Amino acid sequence: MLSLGRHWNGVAYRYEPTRSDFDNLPAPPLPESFRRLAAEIAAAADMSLDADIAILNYYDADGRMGLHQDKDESPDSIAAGRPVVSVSLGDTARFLFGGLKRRDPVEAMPLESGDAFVFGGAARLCYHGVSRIVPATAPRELALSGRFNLTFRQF
Ligand SMILES: O=C(O)CCC(=O)C(=O)O
Repeated sequence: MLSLGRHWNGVAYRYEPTRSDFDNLPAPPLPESFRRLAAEIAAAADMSLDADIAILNYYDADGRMGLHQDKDESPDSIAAGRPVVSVSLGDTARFLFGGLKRRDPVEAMPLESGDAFVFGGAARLCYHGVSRIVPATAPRELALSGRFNLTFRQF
């Protein structure tokens, strides 16, 4: 995992300006081109996002992410329903998207390389996760084994 803009501290479960659980260095800045890309994708879904955080996750063939809510951005951002914009690169993921309660039914969908998925507004706190990676499905020209996922958020 790499955090840009603000560091996600996975021990304390909070965003912070410096990587206190790692090397105490400031989180690298979010490139302006990333901020623009996230805003354009959000706008295509009729939402507004001025991202100040990007989290890059790498999944190998065994990678997965349990069902969870993204609820550690600021209360104002969550209350405004500012979307999370997710961009997938590489191998296809089986992505799960559920409801506001962990036990709500989930929909499973493939997220392929180049797909963007946006959830905001009333869906901002929906549970979601990745149940599996489909190996060897990345476009050949990426010469990539595994999957990168970038999520953009507004703190
Ligand atoms: O990899 C994905 O598609 C989901 C990522 C995710 O749920 C997260 O970063 O909170």
